[in-house]
Amino acid sequence: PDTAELDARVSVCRACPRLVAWRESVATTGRRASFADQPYWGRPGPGFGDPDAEVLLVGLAPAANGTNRTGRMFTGDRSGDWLYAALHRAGYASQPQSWASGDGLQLTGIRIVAAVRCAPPDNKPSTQEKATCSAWLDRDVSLAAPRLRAVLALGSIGWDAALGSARRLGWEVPRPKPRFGHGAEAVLTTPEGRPVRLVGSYHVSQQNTFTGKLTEAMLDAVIARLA
Ligand code: DU
Ligand code: SF4
Repeated sequence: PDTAELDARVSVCRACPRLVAWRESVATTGRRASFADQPYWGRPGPGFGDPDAEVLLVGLAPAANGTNRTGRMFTGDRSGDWLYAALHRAGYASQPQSWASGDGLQLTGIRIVAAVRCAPPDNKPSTQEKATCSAWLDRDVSLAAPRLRAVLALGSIGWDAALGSARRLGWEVPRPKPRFGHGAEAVLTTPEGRPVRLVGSYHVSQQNTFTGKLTEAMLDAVIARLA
């Protein structure tokens, strides 16, 4: 199995009844007025980016009118505007904006996945939904593991999801559990003894970027640590 197959499989997952209902209702009768004439993806967000990435970015979950509309991670919303601009400044993204699939955006050295792949109501997945979807993250981490050098976790949910995958895959994780924060760092060790750096960043959601809790300089600084 490769990333293309994994992406195809995750994009038809229906394991969480509440999220399946929400993603589909937003995509049909619940579209945002400004996108009412557009088709919505209405399915889980598959991973996006370089299949040979040395860096995995773990986000929270698709936005109802972002990834759930466009079918591509962080595409078509303000979180994505921030994220891809920063990835472009750092040389990971071929262009600073991510409008829609087919816009030519290519990532090099990084692959973007999420703790939960379906848009949750109020951006809040339940404990059970996080646990169910962690199986998909485990597969992404497993596929990336042979080349993986760093994981960038956005928000505490991304951070906890990355640590959970590492534990389930038998990686060595520092004790006590490393605490999330902007700029937090922990070294995880694969069963082969290779270190993988886990770096935390405040999420690029509007709650953080509009209020100045997360600035461009802060985001650039954590991305610079992945190299
Ligand atoms: O079909 P493909 O050329 O492997 O690309 C699928 C999809 O993944 C395309 O939207 C670009 C993206 N991608 C990328 O961002 N970086 C890569 O190194 C390879 C593919
Ligand atoms: Fe499947 Fe994850 Fe979506 Fe649940 S959140 S339905 S596990 S893809």
